Amino acid sequence: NGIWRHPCPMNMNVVTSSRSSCPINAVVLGEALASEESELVFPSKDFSGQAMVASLEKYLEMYKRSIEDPAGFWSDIASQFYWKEKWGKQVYSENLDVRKGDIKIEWFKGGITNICYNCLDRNVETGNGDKIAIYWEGNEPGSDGSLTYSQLLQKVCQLANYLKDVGVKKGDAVVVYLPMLMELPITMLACARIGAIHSVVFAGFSSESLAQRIMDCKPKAVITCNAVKRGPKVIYLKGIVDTALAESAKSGISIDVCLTYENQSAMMRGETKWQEGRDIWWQDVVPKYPTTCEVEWVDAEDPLFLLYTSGSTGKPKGVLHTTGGYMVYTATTFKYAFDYKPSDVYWCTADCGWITGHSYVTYGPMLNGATVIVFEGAPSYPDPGRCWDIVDKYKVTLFYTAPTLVRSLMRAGDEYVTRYSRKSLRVLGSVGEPINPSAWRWFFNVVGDSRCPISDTWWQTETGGFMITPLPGAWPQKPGSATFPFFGVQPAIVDEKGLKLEGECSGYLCVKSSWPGAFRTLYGDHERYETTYFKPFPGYYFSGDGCSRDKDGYYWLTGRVDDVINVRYHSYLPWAAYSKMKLSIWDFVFITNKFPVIRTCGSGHRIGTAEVESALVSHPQCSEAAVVGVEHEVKGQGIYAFVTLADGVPYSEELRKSLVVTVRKQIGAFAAPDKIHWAPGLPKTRSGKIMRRILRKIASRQLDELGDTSTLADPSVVDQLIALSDS
Ligand code: 6R9
Repeated sequence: NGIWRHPCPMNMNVVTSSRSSCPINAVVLGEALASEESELVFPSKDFSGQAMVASLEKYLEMYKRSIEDPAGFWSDIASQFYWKEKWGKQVYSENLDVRKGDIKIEWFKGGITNICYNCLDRNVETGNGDKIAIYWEGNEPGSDGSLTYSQLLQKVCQLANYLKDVGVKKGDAVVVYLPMLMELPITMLACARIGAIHSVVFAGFSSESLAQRIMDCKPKAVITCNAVKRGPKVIYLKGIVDTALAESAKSGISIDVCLTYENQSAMMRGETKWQEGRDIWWQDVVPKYPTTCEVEWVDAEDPLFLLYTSGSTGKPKGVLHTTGGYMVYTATTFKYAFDYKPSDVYWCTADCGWITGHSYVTYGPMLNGATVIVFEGAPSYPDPGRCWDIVDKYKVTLFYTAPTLVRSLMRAGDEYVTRYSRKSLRVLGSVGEPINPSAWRWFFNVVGDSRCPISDTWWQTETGGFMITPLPGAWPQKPGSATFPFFGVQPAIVDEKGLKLEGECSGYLCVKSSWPGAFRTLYGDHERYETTYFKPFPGYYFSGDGCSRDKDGYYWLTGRVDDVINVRYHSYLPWAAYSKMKLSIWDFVFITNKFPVIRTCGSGHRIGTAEVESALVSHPQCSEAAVVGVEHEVKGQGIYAFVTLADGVPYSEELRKSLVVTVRKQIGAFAAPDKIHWAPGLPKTRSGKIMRRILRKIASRQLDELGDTSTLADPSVVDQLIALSDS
């Protein structure tokens, strides 16, 4: 019914009248019924009636201002925060064009502030001290805790005082290797309070990966805990840290302080290995410090944190975010994309080891004084109803997760969902990869009872916050589309020559001009920052993602176009196969006599194919490896490795296992290949470049789409690979 059109949000011809004639909660199909592009799902009148941005017109008015007058738009918002001193005359300065010199992005330079002060003290001072800041839910149902904003501030101050006492100063790095205990956001905020740069390493990375990060940022202290329970399994984190510290010591990076939280629910301190002088129990020292601590006032452009993420080479990139712009951007995106109200209870299932946990467990929500749930466990433990049990327990209103979790819960069956009320839910959110329309619809209809809009937020570690996202009350959604750009974001879809495409199109997703939350550099490697993100399409930031825009101006992300795999396994259960046979988790236990191993890793893993390859080739019997991503039912993308063995080494199941173990050991369990494909040779061009395009087709069994193989140095390797496909 041709509801409305807008080829580009800036000059769209808005026809929203049919919205009001649309029955509440109905799913309305547009012109071409069969096409996903024309399926529009409207927010209910009730929802829009109370929304912060309740119409497309209102969005367009605000969006237009954000693009025409970014300085005015963002400084009005920034003024709502506490600044010890206001920023200089120039609100921002930028150069995103490599042809015009070094890439530089600055927001609110000269402004003096502190993000911890804005998250905590500001909320306490405005009368929200008794509001719950964190509800903590442990791995085992029934283990829980909570902290009000005042209590959280006190805990943060004690740790901040301790860190200062052991010599951590403004600008020093602190590596954090903690699971989802309240101590994780406490540590982040304590570092921010004293101007130290936190670098959280997801507590699922191996000791080697942790050592690599420690050696790169040379922290003053490492903060960890003895162990954690995830699902039924105990993971001995302190042992991993010990190995990493021994490894970095070999390269001359010695760490004087390893503060260790005793997580009694997983392990007692007596069982923990200890290095006197270096290791110290959190509980023995931190509570002795004063509960107030002076704030270290920092410049808006002083670094806030480093977060390592995968790129297309083996070495992870230290994405650096600074204070002021990140603060303003995460707070604002959180507020609008979830249509935040002070009465909300918000749960983001991501681990703070990933950017989603930085921006949308800790900073964004706390800057808004929100009540946040921190969940230690696995979303399918003890059964796949756990999420909805938690939703009912805390009356969660905003639930933000990843498509992989949605898919795995969808597979477990509706009954795990429908046995819970879920009536507190208001807005659902998705992040990490494109959400396929059938998972979207299940999330919407079953989890949200066709009542809650879904914010499918597209963004990246690098962008700091949401870039393309629905504003839930403002316009109809299309299942699978992240819809429109956030305020201040100018997406550009370009072709391979870097030419900007208009209207309906597909190509590479870039962004023109900076936004406050953008990362400022790659730690210690500004050149790599420029080469990776700004050189491919001069004049633009290049995201690494493919994207198309439909006739109505909606954006549809299509996944990475570089050698990065997005493996998203929130809760990947080996019984996925059994649940297809409609067996429950208990049937699985009964048949196999095993409790399923639950691997849960927060909302996402970006893995560079090169990282996995370099782990594989470090195996003495592997001579070469090429890794590609393949579609995976639950994880979104799975890891598929082609492996060439050293001369004379025979293929064996044992060797296959030992290769997988090598990757698990070097990177982490989440990077373990799903499939090892024996390869007598790899398809290479004459210049020796592996043609991954062909490998991707072989991996996904699209053998009739191999394309031109004539430019290969030895085209016969393709037939050999196909012959070995099912070996
Ligand atoms: C926040 C986060 C970034 C990559 C990104 C893209 C994919 C994230 C998405 C999405 C489609 C969404 N991605 N959200 N693709 N729709 N809503 O995940 O950061 O770990 O750095 O990954 O994830 O491919 O480039 P990060």
